[in-house]
Amino acid sequence: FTMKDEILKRFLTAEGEPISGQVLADELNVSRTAIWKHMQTLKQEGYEFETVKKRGYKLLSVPDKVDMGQLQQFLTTERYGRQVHYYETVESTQLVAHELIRAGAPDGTVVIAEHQTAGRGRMMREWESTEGQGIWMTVIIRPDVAPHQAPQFTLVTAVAIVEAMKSSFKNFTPEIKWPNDILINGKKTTGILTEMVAEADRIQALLIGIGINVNQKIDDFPEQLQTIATSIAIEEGEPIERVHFVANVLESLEKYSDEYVKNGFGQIKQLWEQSSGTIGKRVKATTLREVVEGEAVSITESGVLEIRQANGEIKGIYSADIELLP
Ligand code: BTX
Repeated sequence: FTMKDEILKRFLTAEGEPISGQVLADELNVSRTAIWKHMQTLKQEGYEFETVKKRGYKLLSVPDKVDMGQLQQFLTTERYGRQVHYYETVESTQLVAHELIRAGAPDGTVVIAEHQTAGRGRMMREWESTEGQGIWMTVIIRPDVAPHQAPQFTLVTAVAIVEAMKSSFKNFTPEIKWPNDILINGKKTTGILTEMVAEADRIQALLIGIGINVNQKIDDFPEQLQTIATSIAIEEGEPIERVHFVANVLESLEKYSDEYVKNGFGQIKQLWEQSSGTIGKRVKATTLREVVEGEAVSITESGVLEIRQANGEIKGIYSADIELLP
């Protein structure tokens, strides 16, 4: 914690009550001038204060930034989010994360940006990352598992995000669409992109790329996405404080990826199936090589989607785009 974070923490927990500069100076054991300087910095960052005569400063509003000082105060994780690299603008948080991995970034390091100019999805597709309205982040994790287990972390992450959504919001039910989307009322609100840096038999690091539409209104999306995308705010019916939700997502992600590494896929598979909007539906899966149609019957222990075709034959799909059929 820096001194500025300490000061901010007092205001955030003061529930709107004024705090005097003298009290801050005494409690934090610094001069009033030092307090005043930190207050100026906070104002520059967009925090608004009112000066209440003889009683001190009162916090009026916080900037809509995924502020790192605030994030640390909300987090209850052990590792995830304890090191955060925060940017206004990057090409892609995945690219930054790759560099950080080369530089030895520890397990749980988070890269987060207000805006991405070249956010990407799978197979180099574009991911629309409007300024300040979403959660665009990459979590670097270093689980002790074999490279073939990497794809499962997409499913672990989907479960983690869905569970975080369920505990944070009340007006909608999120659904997982295999393998990497979370839908609300049939529209895409979240995409997950898992990448891996590995040696022959060991994962060095996974990059869990998470894009969540949070505060967009429908016309904030480009036209081609307006019929297929949605945001949490649209579905919940009110604006969302992003930093709180980021903390919830990181907590949930730490919990479920630790669960996976320790105890395997069992509990996560169950939660995944409970929230799945894919299992039991008729689907068309387009892979790089073929198109498979039929009923999605289950996912296997290794995260493969099993589809029962019209002739009764069951086919395992490792990676594909899924379209739900009527
Ligand atoms: P995907 O390949 O499954 O989905 C990409 C497709 O989703 C696009 O082709 C487009 O049709 C649609 N799409 C694009 N942007 C949005 C959006 N904002 N909301 C809804 N639909 C959209 C999904 O890939 C994985 C996305 C991961 C994004 C994160 S953000 C942080 C990290 N950095 C980065 O560059 N990517 C990841």
